[in-house]
Amino acid sequence: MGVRGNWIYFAVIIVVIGVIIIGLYVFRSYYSSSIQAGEENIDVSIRIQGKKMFPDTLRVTQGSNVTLKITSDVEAVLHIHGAYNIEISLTPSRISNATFKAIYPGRHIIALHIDHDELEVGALEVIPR
Ligand SMILES: [Cu+2]
Repeated sequence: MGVRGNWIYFAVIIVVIGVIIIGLYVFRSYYSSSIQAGEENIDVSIRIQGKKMFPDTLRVTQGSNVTLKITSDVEAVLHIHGAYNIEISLTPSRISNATFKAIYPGRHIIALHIDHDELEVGALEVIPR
């Protein structure tokens, strides 16, 4: 192998090392972002009192796993409208739980269904990542 052959050999090694480094970076950023998304578990405590919701705005980051813990002074159904379309039955003196992944960004109206009435009591705001 002459001087020219050594040079090509050297260039190939540099390219291979470069590909490995780039590959590691891509893998690492992909891996860490997926871990971050799975790690975000948010518990939100909500109180329904006097046909109102406290707090009236629930703000979470897109991708979080959200657990709602709801107490209510009235027998009702809490309904998260729009893409989520989640209905949670509420019973006085009991904590009702609902868990969902906040995949859809934007503002989603939350209503309280009592008998045949539907009252808008707040909103779920999912902030895009
Ligand atoms: Cu509704």
